[in-house]
Amino acid sequence: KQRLSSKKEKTLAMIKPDAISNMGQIIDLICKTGFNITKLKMVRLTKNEAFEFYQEHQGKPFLETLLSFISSGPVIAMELMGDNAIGKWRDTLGPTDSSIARSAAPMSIRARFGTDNTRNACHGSDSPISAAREIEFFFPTAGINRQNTAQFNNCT
Ligand code: RTP
Ligand code: MG
Repeated sequence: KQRLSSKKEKTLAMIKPDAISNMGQIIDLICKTGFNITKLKMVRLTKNEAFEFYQEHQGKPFLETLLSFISSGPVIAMELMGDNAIGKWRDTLGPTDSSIARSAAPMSIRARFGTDNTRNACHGSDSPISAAREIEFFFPTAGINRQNTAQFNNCT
């Protein structure tokens, strides 16, 4: 039975193009942090698909830079499941800007595998609503992509 303070959540994690060469270490770290990887795929997004994914940043000054970067090479999208997965994964990532992460959270993923404010290694959903939308974006619920009930832990 779960403790009152914890809730089983799903979040969408994405290894960005700059960190694909470190995918092994990052997936290992995801497992060791206690997440269960319940879905996983590698795909190269078009710029239009990147815009659909990052639609909340429409109008921001960094949008064009972000879309060019995200569509520059393959990404790995993962559905992670675990207690408080959304906040826990964002804690594991560290601050958005990798150069800030290196001083503020030196063990974080963005400190270890990212470069700057754009090339920051990984993405994490920022809310349950974002998580649901982003999981559906990469893993539409149809055909063989039905829910993985995941009553197991594939990281032990
Ligand atoms: P993410 O969505 O990728 O998990 O990152 P985040 O929540 O920490 O940051 P967010 O504000 O959602 O920004 C999304 C991504 O846009 C790029 N970015 N560039 N000032 C800038 O140049 C700037 N700010 C953000 C980063 O790649 C960031 O992860
Ligand atoms: Mg964000």
